[in-house]
Amino acid sequence: MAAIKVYGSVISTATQRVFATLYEKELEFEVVAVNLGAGEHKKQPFLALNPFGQVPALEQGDLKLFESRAITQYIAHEYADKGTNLICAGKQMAILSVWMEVEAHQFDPVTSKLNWELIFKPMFGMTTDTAVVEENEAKLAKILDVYEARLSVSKYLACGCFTLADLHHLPNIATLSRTQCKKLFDARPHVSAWVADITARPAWAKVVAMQTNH
Ligand SMILES: N[C@@H](CCC(=O)N[C@@H](CS)C(=O)NCC(=O)O)C(=O)O
Repeated sequence: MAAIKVYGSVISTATQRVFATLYEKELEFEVVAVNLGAGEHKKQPFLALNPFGQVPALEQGDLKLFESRAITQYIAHEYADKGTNLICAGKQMAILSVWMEVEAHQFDPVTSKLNWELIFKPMFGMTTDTAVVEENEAKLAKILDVYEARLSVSKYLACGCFTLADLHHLPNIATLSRTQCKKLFDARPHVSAWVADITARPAWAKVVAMQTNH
């Protein structure tokens, strides 16, 4: 099989989702750094990989993919027999899909806004909007109440095993845990145990190391 190339940035949470999957699957890959500061993602040749001008993108021979969650699902299915099994069969897969959708449509919009306000705006010399933070903290609290209920009856979101549904949360959880929002995870015992468990995975440690070596 042709080599896997991931175009992105080690500080991009969406790119980190793909790196975590590749490490879980113990696959070799090449990182092609896209300089977001220089706007490389909005120009050719990157636009040929993702016409929406966002990282990450994956290239493997003539296969070109974008959207981090589509990429992780391709890797998990294509390399089902390698590394950690990140997917399930039958009805379990349907439940796994539910929680992947929950992450993409409930968790991600709110946590991405909080990360932008609390981490990235200060990083770029911009001012945090405290009203946006308050509004989204309240939304996140309600979402995490649902997670607390789910995780009190299931060790991981989809089933008793770590799957893509859990993995997809890692980048935003790890970034948000460096902010005042950590208290929202800590206040919920099952959520807190789940966060500790999934962030301690060796594959995730490799993604974190990529950022510190950056
Ligand atoms: N839904 C996309 C989101 C990708 C995304 O938001 N990427 C960010 C970096 S984490 C980006 O490229 N931002 C630059 C921009 O939108 O111009 C995915 O999951 O791949």
